[in-house]
Amino acid sequence: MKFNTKTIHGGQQNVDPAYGSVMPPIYQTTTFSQTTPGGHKGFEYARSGNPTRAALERAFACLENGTYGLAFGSGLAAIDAVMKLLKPGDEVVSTSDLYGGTYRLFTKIFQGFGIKFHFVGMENADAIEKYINDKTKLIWVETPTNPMMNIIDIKKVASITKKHKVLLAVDNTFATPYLQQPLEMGADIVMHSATKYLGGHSDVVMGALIVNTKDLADRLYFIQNASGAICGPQDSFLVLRGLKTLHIRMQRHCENAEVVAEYLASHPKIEKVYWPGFQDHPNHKIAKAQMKDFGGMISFVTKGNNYAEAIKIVENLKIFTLAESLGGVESLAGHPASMTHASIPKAERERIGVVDSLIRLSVGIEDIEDLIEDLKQAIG
Ligand code: P1T
Repeated sequence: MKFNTKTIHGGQQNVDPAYGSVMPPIYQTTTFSQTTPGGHKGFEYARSGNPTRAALERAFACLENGTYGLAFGSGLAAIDAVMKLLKPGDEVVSTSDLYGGTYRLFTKIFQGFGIKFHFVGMENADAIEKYINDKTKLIWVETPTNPMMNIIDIKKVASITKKHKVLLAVDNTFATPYLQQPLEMGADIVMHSATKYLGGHSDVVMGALIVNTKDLADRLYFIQNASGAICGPQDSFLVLRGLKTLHIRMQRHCENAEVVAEYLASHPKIEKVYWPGFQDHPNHKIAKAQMKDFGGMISFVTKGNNYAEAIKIVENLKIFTLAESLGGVESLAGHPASMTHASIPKAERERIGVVDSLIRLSVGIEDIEDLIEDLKQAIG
């Protein structure tokens, strides 16, 4: 199956042997009856497995060209499960520019359990190698990064992780498998905040992991079941529904974002626009090679880097909603320094470019003329 067919049918063959329903039923149940201890039809207790969740997990695996999918109660719960593969004393090299909540999980929870993190700018992948030693167990990559839209060369990083026999995990939330499939490029684990583009309608919080090897799948499944951060059947159903339009939504997100990026770049009050589709984006060539298009996310700063002015712009927006999150059909605007990335200390934040006037847009799939008009009136 090609990608667009997979979004609709991937992993969904014969999901309802009872009545042949086209969508997997929502198995809203805690437990499953057994004829004798262990005598069941594949499901015992709904933390360990639920048929609706299992259908979604197969769909996740199929879309990322992986073998095993696991669905969690949030993106952070999925990352938490990956980190539990590690032991005290282990080291992780992570992109320095990443979602604030991921940074908080790493530094405020897992650092306290004795795991050491190196936050490294990976725009030049060669920079990673000097942080790798015999304690290094995992490289954590976000690409495009949140919110600076840096692009990391997944194949190049994978060649380094293979050489040193460490795991490579890629947070594919911004790109989605429509734009890039990290397992195909050598990653060991793909992670998603399915809350975003995979769900696509801003109505579910969910996380996903996809892997190829049975050993890794077994270890992650053990953690998923033992720690218990699963998602419910109703949410699984909603994301299964969302996935079916991923390809057409992403196509429109990308088309609209291109127009918005070009509009902002030509605006006299805008200093800089961060979007990997620009020829002068530092890793434009890598984005072009590893992504099918450039995605729906854009960040920008106003001239003079004025905090109050940036706040005024996000307050003025009418069609773009000022809100955390991204990836839904509706356009959202955020102020990372005070919202999504507030948990990163100011000095560290500014070092990676998250200055006070930075505004992040999740460009939705409304009519582009309305989005441009809205930005025009808000920026003034
Ligand atoms: O919110 P949750 O589903 O737990 O996912 C966390 C997460 C992980 N990775 C990336 C790249 C993310 O963007 C997120 C969540 N991000 C936002 C809520 C945001 O507005 O950036």
